[in-house]
Amino acid sequence: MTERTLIKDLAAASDGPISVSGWVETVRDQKKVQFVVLRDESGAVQLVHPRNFNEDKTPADDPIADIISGLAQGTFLTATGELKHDERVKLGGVEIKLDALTIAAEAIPETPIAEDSSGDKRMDWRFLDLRVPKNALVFKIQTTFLHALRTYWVEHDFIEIHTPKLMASASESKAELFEVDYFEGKAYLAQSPQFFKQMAQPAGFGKIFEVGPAFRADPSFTSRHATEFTSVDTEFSWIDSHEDVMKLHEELLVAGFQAVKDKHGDEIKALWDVEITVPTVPFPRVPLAEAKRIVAERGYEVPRADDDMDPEGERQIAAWAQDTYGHEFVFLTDYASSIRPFYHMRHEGDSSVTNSYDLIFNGVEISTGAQREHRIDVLIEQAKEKGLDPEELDFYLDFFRYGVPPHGGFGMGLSRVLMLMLHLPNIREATYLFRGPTRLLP
Ligand code: AMO
Repeated sequence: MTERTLIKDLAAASDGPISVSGWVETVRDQKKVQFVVLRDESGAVQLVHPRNFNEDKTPADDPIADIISGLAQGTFLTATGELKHDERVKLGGVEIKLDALTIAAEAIPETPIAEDSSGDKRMDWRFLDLRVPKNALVFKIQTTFLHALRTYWVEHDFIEIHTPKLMASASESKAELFEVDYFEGKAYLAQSPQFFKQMAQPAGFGKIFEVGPAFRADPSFTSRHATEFTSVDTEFSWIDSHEDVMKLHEELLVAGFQAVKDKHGDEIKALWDVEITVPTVPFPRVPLAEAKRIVAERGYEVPRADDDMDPEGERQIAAWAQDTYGHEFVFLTDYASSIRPFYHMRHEGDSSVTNSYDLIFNGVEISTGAQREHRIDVLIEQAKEKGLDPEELDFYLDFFRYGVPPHGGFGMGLSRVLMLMLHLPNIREATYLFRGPTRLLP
């Protein structure tokens, strides 16, 4: 592999011979001198080429000038030349005076997308869209965020697992299930690692995490739903209640946000005009029934016959948390059993309420967490009550027949966190390649 210097490292490099590789962002082809702005994954630099002239001032043989004159935006090339620091150069205070240009791959001159192209068009050409630094930054932030979470988990003795994505049955609602042919029978794409992350508890793993794909056959076109998303999951034993899960959740988010702020805070401010706030702990916690009262007092009646919160209610309670605590996060706790899955533990003494929560960040749900029911007889009763056939769940119920300690955990949508952290208008912007009801390509 040829040695290349990353463009971000040029400022600290000494003047002298250098080689960089990237794609052409702009070309300024002037009479006496040519300029090319070359970008790589780390930054952009100006390449300079003073044209060659004969003594009588007629243009001389000049192969580099010929290449530059024919350069299309987007062409990938390697440039070698002399690095020179010059504080007058706006772009990074350095430039490279060219000795040679080697084209690796030419691009078609017409670019199919522009800054003002529609979201759909941009997604059609996602690989070009991601060349825009602010769009690529989203995925650098995602890397830093996940790295911080992973570091936290590893330092606290969590074990990483990878559960199968081909399943024999649903783990969440049957309505959102993708069915696939599986040899002589059928399989389903995992909606969540729920059952198999819980299996790590009877397996004696104690504390686990998983970052992996989840699939939901949700036909809705909202700014926060995808049919495939990356789910960040954790599950751990020996908890007293969902309060322990919320504590872990907070600590993980603080670690993630701190790392993002430290590494990318300035760039996020410059490119997205967003100030990253590292949340303080504890995050506000509000039981759902109280949240509805608060929202009603603010003039919004949640129009749901069941006991759930709707998206506007979530926005309102987030506004309340911001006004009251100056906090971007709020835990809504104690959801009614009627709207929670059978595996959520219910309050001791009041089985109408669960030991569960949703985490709202900047007005949108990013996560669901709960203490799980680990007592087999109660679990079977709760499954039956939800109209589920215990026989279909036998593989799951078996875990509990051999003993499972008290445990809980949460699942969090990675792209939703990124979307809300950067105030992006749509989950597509925070997803490398979005999947929705009408999008399977690219
Ligand atoms: P839930 O169904 O609430 O809980 O999902 C957890 C989190 O996953 C994200 N999410 C989605 N993101 C994008 N598109 C979707 N269609 C989508 N659906 C869900 C959200 C959501 O908060 N098993 C439980 C978690 C648990 O209890 O551990 C579960 O899946 O951010």
